[in-house]
Parts: sequence; C-alpha cells; structure tokens
Amino acid sequence: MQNKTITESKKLDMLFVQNYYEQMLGIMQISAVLKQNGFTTDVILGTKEDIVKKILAKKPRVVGFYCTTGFHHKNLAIAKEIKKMLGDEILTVVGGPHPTFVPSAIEAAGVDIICRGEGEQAVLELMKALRDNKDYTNIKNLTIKKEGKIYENEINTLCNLDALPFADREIYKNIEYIYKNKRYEAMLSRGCPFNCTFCSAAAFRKIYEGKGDYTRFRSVPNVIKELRDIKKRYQPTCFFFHDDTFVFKRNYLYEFLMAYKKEIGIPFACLIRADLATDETIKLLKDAGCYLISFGIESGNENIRNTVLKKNLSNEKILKCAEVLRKYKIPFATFNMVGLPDENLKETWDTVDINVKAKPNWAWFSVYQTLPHTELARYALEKKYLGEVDVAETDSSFHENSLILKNHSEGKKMLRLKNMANLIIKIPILKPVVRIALSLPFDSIYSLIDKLLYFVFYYSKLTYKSGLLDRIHSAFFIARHMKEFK
Ligand code: B12
Repeated sequence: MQNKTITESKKLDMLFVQNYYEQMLGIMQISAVLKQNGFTTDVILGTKEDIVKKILAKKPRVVGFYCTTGFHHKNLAIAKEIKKMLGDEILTVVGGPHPTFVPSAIEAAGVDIICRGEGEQAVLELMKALRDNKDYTNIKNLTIKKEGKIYENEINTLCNLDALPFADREIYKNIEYIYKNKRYEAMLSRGCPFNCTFCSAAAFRKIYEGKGDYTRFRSVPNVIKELRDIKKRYQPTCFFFHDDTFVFKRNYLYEFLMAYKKEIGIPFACLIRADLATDETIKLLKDAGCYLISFGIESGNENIRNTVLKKNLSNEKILKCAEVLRKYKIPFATFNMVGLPDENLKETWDTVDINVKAKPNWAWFSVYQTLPHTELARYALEKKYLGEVDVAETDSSFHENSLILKNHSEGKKMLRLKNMANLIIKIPILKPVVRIALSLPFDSIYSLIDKLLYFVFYYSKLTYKSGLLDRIHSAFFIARHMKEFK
C-alpha cells in the first residue's frame, strides 16, 4: 500500500535536510550516486518550521536527515511532525554519526529508517527497491521500522573511494549562499587512524571491524581530476581539505602536493597533527599554496591531553609546529576544548597559556560535549561528571554550555575564560584584568568580545571571501541563520 502511493506520481526522489550552511560531503556524495542512477535529489536547511513547510511543498519520496549528535533533537522533531502530516506518503531516513552510534534513534516516532555508517550503497539500494516496489528490509547498513517491526541489518564492507562518482555540488543550486560560496570542501581520504578518546574515530573503526581498512585514501589522479573539474566549472577561490589528518601518509601527501601545485594551484586550507608536520612538510604545504592550517591542542595541560584524551602529543611538539608555521608564514588556528573531564579552571588557564606561547591567528575554544560510544564519554560517566542518560542528550551547542560545566563549581568561570581566551592570546598583558573579570557576571559582554575578535581575526582574514561585500553579506547570513540550526 505504502509503495503504491509512492510510485503513483512522479516526485522528487530524495530530499536531504542539513543543519549547516556549508557544503556537506556526505550529502553531496550520496546525491552523486543517486543522480548517476537516474534519481532526483534536493537539499534544504532552515528553522524547524521552514523545513517542515519545504518538505510539505516538495513532498519527496524520501526525506533524508544528516544527523550529528546534538542536532538529533531538531531532526527527530521534524521527522515526527512530517510523518504525522504525511504518514505513509513519505519515508524518513536518518543518517550520519548520530544514528551510527545511537541506533535506538530508530525507535523515535516519525523515523522509518536509520543508516549506520556509509550511506552511498545503502541509499541507492533503498531507492531502487522503492522504485521497483521491492522489499527493502534487508539492505546492509540500514535498520528499518515497518508495520511495527524493526529489521536490523549488518554493516556493509567499506566502499572503494575511487569507485565513487565525484560529489554533487549542483545539489546546492537552490541554496544561493552555499552555491555561490567560492570555498570548496573536499577530502582525499576517509577515517582517522588515531585513538583520541573524545573523538568518534575509534568508535567508527570498531563498527567497521573486519569490513576493510577504515583509513582509506583516494588515488592522487582521482582527487586531482575532481579538483580540476571543480576549478573549471565553479572557479573556486580556495579549497578546504577536511581530511582528519592531511599529513598522515607522507609519500602520498608529497605526491599530491606536487600534482596540486602543477595542475590546480589555488590556495587551500587543511587540518594536521602537530607532531606529523615536519619542517619539510610545512615548507611543501606552503609551496603548494596552503594558506591556512588548523591543528588540535585540545587541552594545554599535558596530563589531560595525554592521559585523559590520549592524544599522545607533547607541548614541545605543539610549540615546535607553531614555530615552523610562523617561519613559513602560514596562518594557523588551533582547536581547544573547555569543560573536559578532570579539568578545573587551572587547566583551562593552561590551555590559554599554551596558546599565548603558540600565537595562533585564531584559537577555536569550544565546549566539550560527550559523544556517544567514545572512551571519554564512558570515563565521564564512570567518574560521575554526568548521568547515564545524558550522553545521548548532548546539546547541539559546542560553544555555549555543557552538562559537565553546568555541574562544575568553576563552570561559569571556565566559560567566561573560554570567551576571553583570544583576547588574552592577542594581548597577553590583559591576563590580570581577565582574572578579575572571571568573577563578574558580564557574560554577554564576554561573548560579544569573542564574536568581535572572531570576526576580525578569523572570519574576515582567513575564510577567503571574494571581497568586502561578500564578507559582509555572508557575516549577516551566518548571524541570521545561526539560531536556525538548533
Ligand atoms: C568536515 C566535518 C565538519 C564540517 C562540515 C560538516 C559535515 N558533517 O560535513 C564542519 C566544520 C562544519 C563540522 C562541524 C561540526 N562537526 Co564535524 N566533522 C567533519 C569531519 C571531519 C568530516 C565529515 C565528512 O565530510 N566526512 C566525509 C563524508 C563522506 O562522510 P559523512 O559525512 O560521515 O557521510 C557519510 C555517512 O555519515 C552517511 N550519511 C551522511 N549523511 C547522510 C544522510 C542520510 C539521509 C543517510 C542515509 C546517510 C548519510 O553517508 C555518507 C557517505 O558515506 C567529521 C569526521 C569524519 N571523519 O567523518 C567530523 C564530525 C562529523 N563532526 C563532528 C562534530 C561533533 C561536529 C560539530 C558538532 C562540532 C562543533 N564544535 O560544532 C559540528 C556540527 C555541524 C553539524 N551541524 O553537523 C563529529 C560528530 C560526532 C557525532 N557523534 O555526532 C565528527 C564525527 C568528528 C568527531 N569529533 O568525532 N564538521
């Protein structure tokens, strides 16, 4: 009955819902596979109300949500609402890291299917089954709720990245802001080989045990061909490579950088691990056009960084990396977290202090949120920093607050210091003033300072916009849409 309704009229096959105002590779990748097989796709974003309205107007065959932990509240609420209105006329599929680690998401009202892990093959098989009126309850990576029963299927082998079609950028043609953005997101690999306790990488690897090499690279010619296509078609001003660690495989990287310099030659940004970037590597990155590097410090306290977070990275290596980046004049940003298990205000100061020494162009300070199935989330539970149910209740804000900080006697001060960290990094003599300010409840002023500094030092200088108007326009866009994503 359900499939009959779906196939009666020609409709949009798959409508993706995303929670971020940038190109998302997962969605573009699935869309490319679907279009290659004759299916139609589109993507939307906005407030909950906007999204519901758009879904009702487009009435696709399937609505697919990209869902990270924290954003599941909004996505599941939308799924519930549209299912209430459209019933069997529509199927809802939730994919991405959240359902991968919290498969109980299938039980939520309004969710028909969840996808665990990679979605290309699974979604394609689902769409084909729907088109051909065939059974879709046995597709690998999918858990399906149908007529009151739940069908859980095993995880598929990992896909061969070179066999995938290039990401479908055209899916954004109806979202002007994303479509016109001249910064292009790309990846050369999938899967981080390290075991930091706060990150989902180790949990992903576990799910894929025995299913192939979790850390995989595309061949250099395959990546270059895609970048060449993008360059010709869209004239990007820069690329952003989101690989977890761009510098992990040195020979591969050098081969890529040589080809990139010769055939692409436009500025690019990437993420590295401080201890993998030698003087030679950074010199080559600069030479190939790298204009921005980001790397994780996470905590300035070595005990927390290496014992609690298992990052396995010394202060010395961090400061050395910063020095080499300055030597080759590559602007850089660091990633830092506040509110980690075992962290007190003293350790938050350690994080500020190491950044004062490293002198990054921008230091991202976010609030640590426990991610499901990570070692650190288990540790936080064991040490009673939060209660059992709280892990899946993670908030979408990685900048405002967390359960750990709310329960912490110094939590307020740690949050204030987070917001004034870049002020101290830029003007270290202000440290005694900030120390006093931590006891004063001017939280909105501290948050405003943070936003202003972000605009001046990161946004306007390092995001590679095409001109002043472009910068102002996108700053307004982001400010206006920031709240929508919750
Ligand atoms: C690039 C990136 C970003 C970018 C772009 C966002 C994006 N997701 O594309 C930016 C910087 C914006 C970002 C922001 C954030 N990120 Co991030 N990010 C990544 C990173 C490094 C790569 C993502 C990627 O492009 N992968 C490649 C594509 C091909 O894989 P994929 O996105 O997983 O998609 C596949 C499957 O998930 C599935 N799938 C995806 N979407 C859908 C949709 C449907 C319908 C279906 C069926 C399947 C499906 O199929 C896809 C193809 O196989 C990952 C780490 C990683 N290695 O995955 C972290 C990661 C996704 N981020 C993470 C986090 C926590 C965040 C933030 C919350 C951080 C913050 N401080 O604010 C925000 C949340 C933003 C948001 N609204 O989702 C976590 C999520 C963990 C979790 N359990 O949810 C990850 C896993 C890293 C980690 N620390 O563990 N991120």
